[in-house]
Amino acid sequence: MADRDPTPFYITTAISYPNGRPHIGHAYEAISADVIARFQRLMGRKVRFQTGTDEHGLKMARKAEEQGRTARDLADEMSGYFREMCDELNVSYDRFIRTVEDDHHRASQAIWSRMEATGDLYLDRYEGWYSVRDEAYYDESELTEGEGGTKLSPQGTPVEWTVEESWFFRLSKYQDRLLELLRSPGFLEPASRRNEMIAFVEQGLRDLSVSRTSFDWGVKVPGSDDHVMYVWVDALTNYLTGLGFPNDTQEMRDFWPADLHIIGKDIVRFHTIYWPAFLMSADLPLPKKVFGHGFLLNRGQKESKSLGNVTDPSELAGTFGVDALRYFLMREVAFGQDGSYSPEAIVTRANAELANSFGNLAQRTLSMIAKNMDGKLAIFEPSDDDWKLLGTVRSACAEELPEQFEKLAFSTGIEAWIKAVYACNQYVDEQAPWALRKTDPERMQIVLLTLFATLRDLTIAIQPVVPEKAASLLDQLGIPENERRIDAIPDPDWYNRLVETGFTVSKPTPIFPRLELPEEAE
Ligand code: ME8
Repeated sequence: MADRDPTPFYITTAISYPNGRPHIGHAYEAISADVIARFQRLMGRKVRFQTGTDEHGLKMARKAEEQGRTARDLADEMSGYFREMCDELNVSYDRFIRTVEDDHHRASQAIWSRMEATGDLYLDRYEGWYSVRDEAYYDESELTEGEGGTKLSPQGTPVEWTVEESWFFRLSKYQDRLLELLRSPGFLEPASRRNEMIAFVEQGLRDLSVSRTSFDWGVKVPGSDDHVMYVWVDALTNYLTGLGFPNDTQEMRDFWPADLHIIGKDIVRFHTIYWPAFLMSADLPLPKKVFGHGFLLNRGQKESKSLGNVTDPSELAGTFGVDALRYFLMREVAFGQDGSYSPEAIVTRANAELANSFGNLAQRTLSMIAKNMDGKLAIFEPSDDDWKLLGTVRSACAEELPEQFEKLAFSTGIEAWIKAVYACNQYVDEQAPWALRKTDPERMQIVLLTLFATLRDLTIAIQPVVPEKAASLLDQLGIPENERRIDAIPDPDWYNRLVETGFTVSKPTPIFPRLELPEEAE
């Protein structure tokens, strides 16, 4: 198939605070972004995908102090767990960035110097509220009262009164341009998050304190050695660091501005107000889209150490399988909204859709071809009924799923796909190939080959969600690795090419075994 000039596509996740081990929310974000990265590669784009850890700031410094170790030591250990989690979950990042890396310090200092050159930075004294948990400054008017008269941030975290000399960024100067940006369709999605940001800017923006002097765990401010940058200034810059900024690299030319920043709903303000303002000041192009996904809850509750309901994502993947977990998360939660998970829900979904429907379809089809046709792919001349099924499956796999995935509506895309799987299973029941074996063996062959063709389309389309299982099934179907792109689905010659190779179907190995609930969860 002729390759079009591949369009570059740069996607990032938020970089996580490695002040503890990764939780299911981190896994959810990494998996979602990975599904997009894999999908875009399968659509023929040239993808760059970055994730990593955000290691500076007061939150990290305090956690390390509590544990009687250095911040660097804490970061080294915990960042390793985040990277391991990504590897275990098959997250296909091109770079796992750590903000302690030298090139990141250089990039952060470079963006700082550009903002300074524009005249957007000035020295003053910060007096106000700060939440260490959120690493965020809040205005008095945003706070609520907690127990015993304590003050809480809009995220419900404690705030502390902070007074220190600080560099300020002229955020107020960008108010009008930010409003225009936030109102432009497509920049911030889902649209439901837009109003809150617009309201925040309309209230009037104050200049932002962008350096700290009361601790030194961060990137040094150029020319002000006793200041470290406010952690969000360096954190956001990671998206540029990974492309080689400030150098004029091929990656910068190909991939900046980013196509998509995937983040959670709690950090939309940083990505759609502060980040674009820094970039405007530094005279750099703005990211094309920021998507704020919802939060994942454990049986409807936020996970916390005090509730004792914190789940280790690696354990979940170990219990249910990486691909079952990935499928569940993308299928169950409407991307953009909050979602809930439980072992029961994972088992129910995976058994109904992966084991009993898709897995069973593959298993039945391939074993009948192996057994009743000696695995040989015969000449294939479908009848009207067969064409109807082939058409249904093809439009689900080559049109509906890709259209929905392009819009980041994964759950809807997978729904179109599973409906096509159901249609195939219904066809098997109606055609009853096991009965045709005696009465009309020629017809049996056509039915089985129709199913073989639908399996190929279904498996190609679902690769971004269940990459490992899909690869194993495509191997069993004999589809060469260079013919597995989603845009290759409609290729009319794939079957003849496969027959020419002399490929035969072997007795299949089941790909989605039925899951059982682990005992303690029952
Ligand atoms: O915010 N469900 O790091 P972080 C879904 N370092 N997503 C969740 C979640 C949950 N329960 N809990 C957190 C930071 N997240 C900063 C980002 S980016 C330049 C700096 C998401 O470790 C959260 O919304 O607190 C964020 O997108 C990501 O996990 C990392 O969160």
